[in-house]
Amino acid sequence: MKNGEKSALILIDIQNDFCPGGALAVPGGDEIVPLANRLMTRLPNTVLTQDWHGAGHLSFASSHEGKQPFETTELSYGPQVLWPDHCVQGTHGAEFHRDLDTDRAQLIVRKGFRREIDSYSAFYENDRKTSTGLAGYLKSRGIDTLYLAGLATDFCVAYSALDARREGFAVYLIEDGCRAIDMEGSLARMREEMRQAGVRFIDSTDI
Ligand code: VGL
Ligand code: ZN
Repeated sequence: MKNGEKSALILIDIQNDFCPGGALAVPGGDEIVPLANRLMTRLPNTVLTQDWHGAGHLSFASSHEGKQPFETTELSYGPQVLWPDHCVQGTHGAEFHRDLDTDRAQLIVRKGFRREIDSYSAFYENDRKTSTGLAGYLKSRGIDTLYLAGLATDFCVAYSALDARREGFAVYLIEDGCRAIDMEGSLARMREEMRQAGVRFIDSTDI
């Protein structure tokens, strides 16, 4: 077991809407589920995140007259990509992939439930100030090392990895446990930001 009890696996947004057939499908999103299940048996702690928007969320293109999905707009905290309606609370799309072994998780963090603020990261909403409470939870449990996998590499996984570094955690991104949206070079851009922030890229076989 890696790093004793002081490490945790953080599985980001493995939900139906990010899998093929979902509202904001990430290519191959469902392929990571068996690996995510294996990883949960290998690491001593697991946290799941769940994108959890109310209907009419301001990150939805449908909430803005004349805007199309994947365009950008300006919200109170800065630029925000507009998405198709996705992960609406209580819907099938917001549920975890049915094969994900959610029983193993110790904590589920729901994020993006404030209408005015999107939340890519598991730690801070997109204003980069409003906390989800996850850093405090992990630190008060003495956890200092995080292994990240999930969807999507270049949005929620990347923002989570960057915030985790900002909070002082050692961060390993499990590359074969992630899939990307890759919008206009977003994957290369976010990989470079993560590298500069000290995120280490590993393969699941390294664990
Ligand atoms: C995500 C866009 C909008 C993600 C969530 O999980 O990467 N991307 N909401
Ligand atoms: Zn979302």
